[in-house]
Amino acid sequence: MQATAEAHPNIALVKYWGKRDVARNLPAVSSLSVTLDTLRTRMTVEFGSGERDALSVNGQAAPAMLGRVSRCLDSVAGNDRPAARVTSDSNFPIGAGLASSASAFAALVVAADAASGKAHDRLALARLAGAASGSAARSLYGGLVELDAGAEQIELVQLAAADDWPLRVVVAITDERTKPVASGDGMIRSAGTSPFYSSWLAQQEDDLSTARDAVRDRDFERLAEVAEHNCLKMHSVMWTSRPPIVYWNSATLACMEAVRELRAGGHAVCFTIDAGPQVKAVCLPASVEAVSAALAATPGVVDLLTTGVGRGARLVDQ
Ligand code: 2P0
Repeated sequence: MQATAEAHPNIALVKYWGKRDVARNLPAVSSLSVTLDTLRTRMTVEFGSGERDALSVNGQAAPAMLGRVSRCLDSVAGNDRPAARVTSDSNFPIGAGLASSASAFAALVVAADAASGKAHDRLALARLAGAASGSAARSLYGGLVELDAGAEQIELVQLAAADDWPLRVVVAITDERTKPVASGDGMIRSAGTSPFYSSWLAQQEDDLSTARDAVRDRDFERLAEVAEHNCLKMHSVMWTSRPPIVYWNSATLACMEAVRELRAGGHAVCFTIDAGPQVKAVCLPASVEAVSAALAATPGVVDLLTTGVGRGARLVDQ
């Protein structure tokens, strides 16, 4: 009745922004991501341990997130399940645009599945995680992952395993506070108000196709170009929403500039930015020291996290 699972966040190189079905939390666009390795969320689910569900996040009761967690537990273990005690622990800032909901819900479905003895297959678990948080579906898989928005349900494909392409991701933290607009709310706002939203949807398949080919050919330059383009397009949709959704700060821009200079100087590196002000610099191993040094010296960077490519969500010994 108890299990612990671990999952890593993932960073999208071709982004998910928009829902085609809000109630079922189905994405409007397909996406492509890299699962990280050093950052992780560890989640323990214990069924039958009380009258009501209880959630603790990093040692503190978290009632605000309990409803979403309880619904996810119902979807994995059934509505007739016993109450659960859920304990979550992350080794990186949560709610700050570092994909903590991806690692959290990916670990939650794996732990809940084992604790309830349901034995769903991986794709089924990915779909259940995705219903709770769209990006979480991708963290069920390691390496480079494509999430196909599909017709009825999402599909997932691992394009390269964790060891197949040893990319590095240097995360420049510029602000650890919780983001001002939750991703889900922002997506709904953008769909309803941004004049660029329809172009964003229309062009996504082209970006995905380019990125997929670049991964297949291990063509970093090509992947870098399309990833930055796709990221800037997503942020253009956010900026042109009403009211605007601006996650960047001045350090975000300074980091982008630093990455551009590194690339101009011959380093294999590109930036990507999610629903928060942190900059993720994706690079080849030969450039990781130069990238780390440049970002560490960039004004406004408060912390740096360096990671590689990680595995999908899995059970761990307690
Ligand atoms: C992504 N993001 O592809 C994009 C880029 C943020 C910007 O997926 O509403 O927390 O729970 O399905 O998964 C963050 O969105 O959103 C996200 P919900 P989620 O990584």
